[in-house]
Amino acid sequence: MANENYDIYKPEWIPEGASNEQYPGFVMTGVNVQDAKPRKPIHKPKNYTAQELIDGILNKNRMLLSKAITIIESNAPKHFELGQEIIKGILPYTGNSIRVGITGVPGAGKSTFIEALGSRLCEQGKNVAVLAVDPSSSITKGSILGDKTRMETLSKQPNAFIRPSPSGGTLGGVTRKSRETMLLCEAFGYDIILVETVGVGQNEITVRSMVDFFLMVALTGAGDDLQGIKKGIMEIADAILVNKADGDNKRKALVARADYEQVLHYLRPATEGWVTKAYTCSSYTGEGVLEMWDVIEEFRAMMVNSGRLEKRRKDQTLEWINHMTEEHVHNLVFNNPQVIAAMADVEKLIRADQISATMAAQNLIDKIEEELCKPAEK
Ligand SMILES: Nc1nc2c(ncn2[C@@H]2O[C@H](COP(=O)(O)OP(=O)(O)OP(=O)(O)O)[C@@H](O)[C@H]2O)c(=O)[nH]1
Ligand SMILES: [Mg+2]
Repeated sequence: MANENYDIYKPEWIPEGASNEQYPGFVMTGVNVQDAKPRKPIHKPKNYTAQELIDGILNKNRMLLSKAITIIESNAPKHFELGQEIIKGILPYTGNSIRVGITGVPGAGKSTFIEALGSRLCEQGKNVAVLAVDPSSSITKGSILGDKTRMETLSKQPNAFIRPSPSGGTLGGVTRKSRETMLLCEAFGYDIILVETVGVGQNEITVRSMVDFFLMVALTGAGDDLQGIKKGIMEIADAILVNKADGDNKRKALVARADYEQVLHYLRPATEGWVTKAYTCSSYTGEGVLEMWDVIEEFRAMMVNSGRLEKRRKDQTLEWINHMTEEHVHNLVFNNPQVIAAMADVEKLIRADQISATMAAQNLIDKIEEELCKPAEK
């Protein structure tokens, strides 16, 4: 419709004298940018204060829990302090959950097991948070992104909360974010925290160091089940669960379980006072799923009654503090321009066979001390 504020004219490509029926279009002139009214922003996210987020979490506001997690996961320096303030505020309300790490090779059935177990626990009125930890997520992004769809039933439960792994970043960064996210979930009132991690690289060790109970989900194969399993992983597990024990696979699963039991017999259990055993389950039929949970409950009772839970968590925190400090010192040293230059010099000398390795290291150490251990200037 014509508007009196605009000049309406026929464009030049309309033939002279053509009728309006043939060419009903008309063109408006543009609006001067200076005269144009500023557009209202469509949506401006509210900047919550730490206190608002703390209160939100303690009042079980899921939207604010998600916002707080986003702040914790942010790499922006302005969010770091806000995040730490939130953690400080919720800290007295944390520690009341059971933290369970679940590992296994890709495709072992971790997500399906979490879906089967989590849904049953929610039906019993428990509050379940599921977190994924995958520091190598740039490689395996697909599997973690798929988790929400794989946990379809669980994600519909009002008392379940599913959060995928914070993406990218350093191992230390992802670990901090996951640990702190776990604390936020505890303060919110989730009494069960299930942490899924793909069994590749350093992931298992990282997750083991942040949970109470560590479960390895295993597969049955063609008789060579134990071949591909690193003994090291079995040594840090509190239970081994042979999944997919259904249909034709059931018999094989029972055999695999016996094989695992035999190996476990020779290993030192991951937790003092606990005997690590192998179990079978089917996340499809549900057989063995709640029985696995009973084992975890039994473990928790033993840990609480013996005072080991308290000790393990304190040990884990101290270890984590050491780790963070080490990482910081490492960056401080190896990002120092003078140290970088000294390393380049040393490399030249080594390549030219002009210095011994011990001397080279001594040179570098001297440089580091000179640069980073200077007495404070007055
Ligand atoms: N028969 C059978 N198949 C299962 C069972 N649990 C999982 N699966 C199948 O195994 C495949 C892998 O399951 P996921 O739960 O995605 O495995 P995952 O360990 O989480 O895999 P990633 O997250 O990729 O490391 C899927 O096709 C599942 O349907 C089970 O109990 N029985
Ligand atoms: Mg998965």
